[in-house]
Amino acid sequence: MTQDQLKDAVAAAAIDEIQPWLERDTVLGIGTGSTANRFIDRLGRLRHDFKGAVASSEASAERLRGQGIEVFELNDVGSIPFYIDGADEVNAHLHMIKGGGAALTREKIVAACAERFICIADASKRVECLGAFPLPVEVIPMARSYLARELVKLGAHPVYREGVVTDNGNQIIDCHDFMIDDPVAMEARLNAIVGVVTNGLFAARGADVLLLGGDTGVVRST
Ligand code: ABF
Repeated sequence: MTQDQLKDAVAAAAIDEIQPWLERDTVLGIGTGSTANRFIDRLGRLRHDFKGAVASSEASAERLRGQGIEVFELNDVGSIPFYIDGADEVNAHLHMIKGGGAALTREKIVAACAERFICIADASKRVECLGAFPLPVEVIPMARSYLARELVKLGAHPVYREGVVTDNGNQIIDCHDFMIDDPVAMEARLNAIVGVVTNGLFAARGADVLLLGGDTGVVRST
């Protein structure tokens, strides 16, 4: 199967995962990226079975509206039963690196509000140790150079993602050559540096369910 077919397969599996739980007042949390896009496109068929969605990016909000799904502000919503999103890397503990699309802060906020995080990914995203994919850190622009120096002290090779401004008006530093032995500890350590808005480690709150698409089909793990 191609990578696109695997993404389609996990998007379909995520629909199966949530469909029995949808109610007229359900608001879903929806992520960003090509796998999440495939999920959004399938979700359109169920638009009359639930109330709407909160999106982790402007791009996803627009795509949801294109499917006839109402998009809500997070502040106007109570509970969110499911957050469905892709990942750049995921390990056996369902810790993830996310933020390749620069939407990490909103993704982390919506995920924090959700009762269950369903990660959808093709098998290329599954790793033993997080860090081969450069870890994104969203930073306050005036702190960028300071933070780059701090990230070097932690062993990373920081690279400014030039030309990218996040939905929150901030900048992204990608940490290359930064293998992460203890994702929970590193997530907290990075968050504690002044000027860091968010880092792309989703470990303190990892996924609750992983739907991983490979050659033998979609494997569900919790
Ligand atoms: C979002 O989309 C991001 O956190 C992650 O960077 C990316 C994964 O994209 P794709 O599904 O296109 O591989 O979930």
